[in-house]
Amino acid sequence: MAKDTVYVIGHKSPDTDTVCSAIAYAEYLKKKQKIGTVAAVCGDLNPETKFVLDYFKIKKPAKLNSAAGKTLVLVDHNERSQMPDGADSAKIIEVVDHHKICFEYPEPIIFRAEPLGSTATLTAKIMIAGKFKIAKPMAGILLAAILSDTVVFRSPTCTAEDVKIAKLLAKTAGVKDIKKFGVEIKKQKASLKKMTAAQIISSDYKTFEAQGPLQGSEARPKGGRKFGVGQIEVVDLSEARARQNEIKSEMECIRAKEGLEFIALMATDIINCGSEIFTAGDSSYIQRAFGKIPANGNLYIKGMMSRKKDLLPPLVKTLEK
Ligand SMILES: [Mn+2]
Repeated sequence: MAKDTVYVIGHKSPDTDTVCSAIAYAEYLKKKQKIGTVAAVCGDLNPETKFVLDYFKIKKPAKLNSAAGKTLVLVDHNERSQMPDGADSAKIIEVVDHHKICFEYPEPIIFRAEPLGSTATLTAKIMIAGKFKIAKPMAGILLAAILSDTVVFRSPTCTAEDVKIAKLLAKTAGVKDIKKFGVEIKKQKASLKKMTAAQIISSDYKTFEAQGPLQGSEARPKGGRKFGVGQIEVVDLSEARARQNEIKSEMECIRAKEGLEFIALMATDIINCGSEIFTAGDSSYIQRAFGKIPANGNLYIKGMMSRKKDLLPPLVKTLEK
């Protein structure tokens, strides 16, 4: 490959938004700006992304194992920890993103960021502003990426602009029922049938630490309360409920091993909009923040969709009280 090839690449643990934005933006830079681009990916494609690319008959992006010495356009991320391996010695010429900005670079570059529900929305906006004719399959994968990142417009991160651009893209892509198509996409990753309990918990799991005074007179370690929160998107909560004993005992193993006060797992029903919270360890914080957990059951909260926006703020407040 030519030395001056520009790799358009998304973040590690690639998702549909990162992959589809990279493919579409690489196409735009190549055709509109005559830049020798290659759409690339660092990591394996998830089943949802594979489904989307197959659906619109789009070639998989090239796998870039090391970005060392390469020239990069970053999409859907800007933090060092999420960049491909070797990015420290790469030349970055542009960033297109919708995340918080945590970026420093010794040279002036093009940096486009907007608080939208997906990078695909921003990519489409740039293409439309550049009067670029978006081909049918490109419109299709950009639409799919918007639907994926906004959980079919249900995420609190979704904006009116995401919905507007998605409708435009759906027209070009020939997708008549946008929501039905969105659910079909989300279903690709949302069946728990082939997953072990450990995979269910770890597929999107993060640990957190809350500070603050002790609650009551129990002898707990001061400050630094550690807990874990996992999230899994489902289209059928009964699958998760049927396996709750297995899931909870696995959660308890992880909790004990990592020395956490508790673990919460949000099983988020993306069809009916709500989350069932499974807990292991001390569930009193969850109960104080969200309500009493039924005996031998889990707490269902209608409308709860986002760990970042719906679950963590009230929970951390309770922990720090
Ligand atoms: Mn994204």
